[in-house]
Amino acid sequence: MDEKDITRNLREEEEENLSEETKSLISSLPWEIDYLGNKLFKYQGYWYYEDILLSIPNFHTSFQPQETDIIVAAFPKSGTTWLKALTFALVQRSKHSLVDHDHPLLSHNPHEIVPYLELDLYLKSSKPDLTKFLSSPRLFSTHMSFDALKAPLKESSCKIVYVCRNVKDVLVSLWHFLNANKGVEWGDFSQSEKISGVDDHSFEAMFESFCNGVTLYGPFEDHALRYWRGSLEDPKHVLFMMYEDFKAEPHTQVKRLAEFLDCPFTKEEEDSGAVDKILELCSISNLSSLEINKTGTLDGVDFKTYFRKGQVGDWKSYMTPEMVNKIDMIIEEKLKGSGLKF
Ligand code: PAP
Repeated sequence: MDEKDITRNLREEEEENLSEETKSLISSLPWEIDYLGNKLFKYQGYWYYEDILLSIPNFHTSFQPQETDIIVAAFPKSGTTWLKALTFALVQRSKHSLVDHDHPLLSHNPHEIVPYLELDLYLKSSKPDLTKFLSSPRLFSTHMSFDALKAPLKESSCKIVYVCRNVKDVLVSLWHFLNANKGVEWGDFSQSEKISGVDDHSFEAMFESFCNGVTLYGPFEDHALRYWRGSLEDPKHVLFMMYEDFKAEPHTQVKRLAEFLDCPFTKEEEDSGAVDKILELCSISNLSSLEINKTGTLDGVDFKTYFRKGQVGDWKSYMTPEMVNKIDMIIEEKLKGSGLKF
């Protein structure tokens, strides 16, 4: 039996394991092939690969929220890695001193410390072992939509922190990330075969997909807008942050995050430079220079590909004036009247 037969058998087994209900749900959903040749399904307004989509019902049926849970949410490439590091360093600072030589962030990538709900924990499992690698408060992360995330949280007092970034920098960051990880399969396509021959890593192909919204977890603007509205409706439990604000005024934003998470800095901490220490520990220059982030890997993705430039406005080197005009108009139209601005 060669590798292809084994993969085919595994797929058939997985398909048999899918409930009739799930099979019928998938077959009822609209779908499109993305620029990488992968099948995306539109579920509750957002596009997902099949395996990610199937993790959402797993999460909905079995996630038991705890009052102290914190969930870091973002559209991909919006600053998730940074926010994971900052959130962990903040809430664990009484346990892990910021100057400890064995601080977990020095030997683990932030994605190992703060797992994704749909990409790690509930992917192919409805009962993941949540005790294994999480300390209290439990820290989770997600790229799924606000409503998909909120469904099992109900009236719980979990806190959600969303980081948003200028769509043009998100697009450039995603393009680099996918190009640096060309060998990685992004979906485990039990029902949908990858379409051979379609594998367009060009910037233009990705740009078009962002403009028409057909991109993993997209449309971007709906994703951001829904979290924005969620934060206005329930500011005690949903915080909306901007990557650009973190870059422009890191002290103010870290203090804002700490207050939201009910762990504000004391006067003594501020006087002793704790905010600076957190920012230094979680800085892109520090994290990217660590051995774990230079050589480590998770699910085929090299940790070093999570750290690139971390700049605001890098899109200026990639987009033509026509592209800028087109995407700005789409975003402007969508955000009109919402109070959200990039
Ligand atoms: P993910 O969605 O795959 O987790 P995410 O961390 O959201 O990726 O985004 C990666 C971007 O954040 C990269 O941006 P760039 O491509 O424009 O450079 C990466 O460089 C940036 N980034 C990662 N860590 C940090 C950090 N500590 N500070 C600032 N930016 C960071």
